[in-house]
Amino acid sequence: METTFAMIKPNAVKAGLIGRVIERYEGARLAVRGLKITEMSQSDVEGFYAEHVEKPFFPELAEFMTSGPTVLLALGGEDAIAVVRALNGATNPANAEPGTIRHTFAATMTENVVHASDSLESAAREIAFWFKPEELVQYPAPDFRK
Ligand code: FUP
Repeated sequence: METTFAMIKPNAVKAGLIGRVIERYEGARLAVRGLKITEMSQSDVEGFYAEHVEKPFFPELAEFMTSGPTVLLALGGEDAIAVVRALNGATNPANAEPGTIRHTFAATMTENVVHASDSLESAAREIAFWFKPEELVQYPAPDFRK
């Protein structure tokens, strides 16, 4: 069992897509272990996206990520990191496979609707960035076959 970190970004929150995105994660038998909504500050974005601070796209990314509320999720399940990356689709929605969250809901690379950790190391760092250990619950993933 793994736990990964995902975000529902401000354009998706504004469009009323929180439920539809979480439905996809739960539908893949991932368990919501942590859940928050926050309005990110500039320093939140600089800390969370530290590896991108010097990149040319960072100002646009920071403006977007501070433009409204973001939902923060810790998702647990078998192969959770790979499962959530697959459900989200490619970072650039133009390259996202049909049926993925980004293919369905996203139009641009900056406003690409969702985030997911890309490795065990980034999942651990990103969960710790937003959640205290006691804010995560432990319970079995939903199983709609029962
Ligand atoms: P991901 O691992 O899918 O979150 O993607 P990255 O860490 O490469 O990028 C983080 C965010 O920066 C993306 F969600 C969108 C934005 N980005 C751009 O706007 N332009 C780029 O060239 C790369 C990333």
